[in-house]
Order: sequence, then C-alpha cells, then structure tokens
Amino acid sequence: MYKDKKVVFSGVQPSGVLTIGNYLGAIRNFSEFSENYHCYYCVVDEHAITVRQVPADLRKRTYETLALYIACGLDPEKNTLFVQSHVSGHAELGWILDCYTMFGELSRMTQFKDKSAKNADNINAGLFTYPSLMAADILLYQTELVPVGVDQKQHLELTRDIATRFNQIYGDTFVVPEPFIPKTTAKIMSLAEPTKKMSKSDENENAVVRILDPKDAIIRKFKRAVTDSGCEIKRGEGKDGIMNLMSIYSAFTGKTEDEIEAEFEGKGYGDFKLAVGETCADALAPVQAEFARLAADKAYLEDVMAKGAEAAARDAARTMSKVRRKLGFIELKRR
Ligand code: AQP
Repeated sequence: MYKDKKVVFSGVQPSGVLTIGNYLGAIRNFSEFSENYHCYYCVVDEHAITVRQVPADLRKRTYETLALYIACGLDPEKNTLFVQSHVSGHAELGWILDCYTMFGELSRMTQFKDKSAKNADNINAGLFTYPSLMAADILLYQTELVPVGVDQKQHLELTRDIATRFNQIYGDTFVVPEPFIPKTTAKIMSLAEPTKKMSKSDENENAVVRILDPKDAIIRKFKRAVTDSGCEIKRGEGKDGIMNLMSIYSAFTGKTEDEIEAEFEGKGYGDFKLAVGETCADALAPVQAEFARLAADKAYLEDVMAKGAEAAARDAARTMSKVRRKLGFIELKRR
C-alpha cells in the first residue's frame, strides 16, 4: 500500500486494565517499528464484546488503552492510533472473510476453546468467528508484520491461510502477513497459576500485575506469586513460577537467565520476589506518570482518535474497494 514503507498492524482489546503480559509481549515492542514501518495500532473494541462488557467500563478502558499506547512511547504523529469501531471496514471485511473461513478451522482455535470454557453461559457466534475479524483487521491495511504474544500465533496462521485462499481464488488482493513474536517475553504466565497465561480478564487480582498497579500492590503481588517448594533461583523441571519471575526480571533488567542465577545464588525466594517487584514497579513508574497526564486530557485523546480513524479509514477504503471489485459487488456510483 505504501510504496516507501512496509506496514505493521497490531491491536489490544480494551477488555480489562492491561497487564505486564500485554506490555512485555506486545505494546513495549510496538514503538521499535515506528521509524521504519507505517504502523497502525488499534484498540480493538469490537473484539472485546465477544465477552460481555459493562458499557461504561468498555468506554473508560478504550480511552485508557489509547492513553497507554501513547504512554508506552507511541507517538501519534508517527503511528496511526485508532479505535476499531471507528473504521467500518473492519466489520465489513470481517463478514466477507467469514465466508472464506472454514467452520473446521475456527473449531480448532485454542482461544475459542479456552474462552468458551470460561464463559459457558455466553458462547456466542462472535467468540467463534473472532479470528476472521482479526484477519480483517490485519489484511485491511496490507500488513507485512504483526507484533503479538505467542498466544496469537494460531490466529496469525489462520490469517495467513485466509489471505492465501482469497488470493488464490481472486488473484493478488492481500499481503500475506508474518507474525513478530518476541523471543523471551512471548508468554508471561499468571502469578497464581504459572502454567497458565497471565490475562487481563482474570478475576483473581493476585494472578495479574497491571501496568497501572501502584508500587505497593506490584510488590505485594510478586511476594505472593506461587512458586515451588524449593529455594534456589534456578531454571528446572517443575519450577514454572520461578522461571516466569526470571523472564519478567530479565525483560525489565536486560539480564540473561545465567546472570540472574548468579546474582541470586545463595539467596532465597523472598529476596528474589522483592527484587522482581521493585524492578517491575520502577520500570513502570514513568509509563504510569505519562499515563496520568494523558488520561486527564480527554480532548487530546479524542483528537488522536479522530485523526487516527480518518487516516485508517482512508487506507482501509482502498483495500475494501479492491475486495468489492474482486468479489463482484457493484461499486456504488454516487449521484
Ligand atoms: N501473558 C501474556 N504474555 C505475553 N503477551 C501477551 N498478550 C496477552 N497476554 C500476554 C499479548 O497482548 C496483546 C493484546 O492481547 P489482546 O488484548 O488482544 O487479547 P489476549 O491475547 O486475549 O490478552 P489477554 O490479556 O489474555 O486478554 P483477555 O483476558 O481479555 O482475553 C496480544 O499481542 C497478545 O498476544
């Protein structure tokens, strides 16, 4: 789409206050693409309603997620920051791609299986077709690269299959995107159940560290983190809790796992947990300060939203026009 620059797209659902999983697995990495790519970073509110949301909370978190994007270093002048429901092409292409996505493919998605188990009273069709809307988000902008955590890898593979299928039927229409998954922080685990992913919608507050948690809460949560009955800060079988804390510490300090093991040799879990908590809280402090400033300026956030939506809609319209033509839909001639 942009002859001079390749395209990056990613999104975060405003389905809860973002966690350090969202931060380390996704958002923190977004700004590294800003100089060399044309970047679209979207607050995917249409995805959030696949699980029941309280409208006032959804609204608040949509502003909050946009403010966090900026607080995490995304300059609205260098990135297209916008809200999914402000660009109608997402839902429109989502429907079209539903018709090119197989029931069997969607049935194999592990996120659908997990989320339908968690929301047994609301297994709606949107939860099932979520991946084709996600494919639409990405393909709408002719995206080359999608920075995501590893939990989204399966959806990305399906996006590639849908794009390839569409291109085979209609000729080149979509760029087939590649995932960009960080090597060490691709999956931050729950502090309460370290074999499970840390998720912003987890009801157990002790399981998640949120980007906006105050320092004392962060330290308290790390102190309570579930670990094994051993006492050595070392990688090993059955040490999922300690290894999760090591990868969080590593992500915030840049130290390797060998360096961390050496640093804490002879020390206990209590010392280590305190160090992880303090390091994490100190690293998040500047993001929190910037967030507080931005969140107080709703007019500025609305301005960013409006400009982002306008730019995204203009770019999305080019892909939609191509898709409509290929499908045999009649392009409306306005009189
Ligand atoms: N624990 C995690 N570790 C690393 N990356 C993660 N991501 C999410 N959790 C972790 C990445 O964050 C980005 C935004 O995620 P999302 O909002 O689109 O939805 P999700 O993957 O379903 O995230 P959550 O936190 O688990 O949300 P809920 O609880 O609402 O389902 C994605 O790039 C994701 O990979």
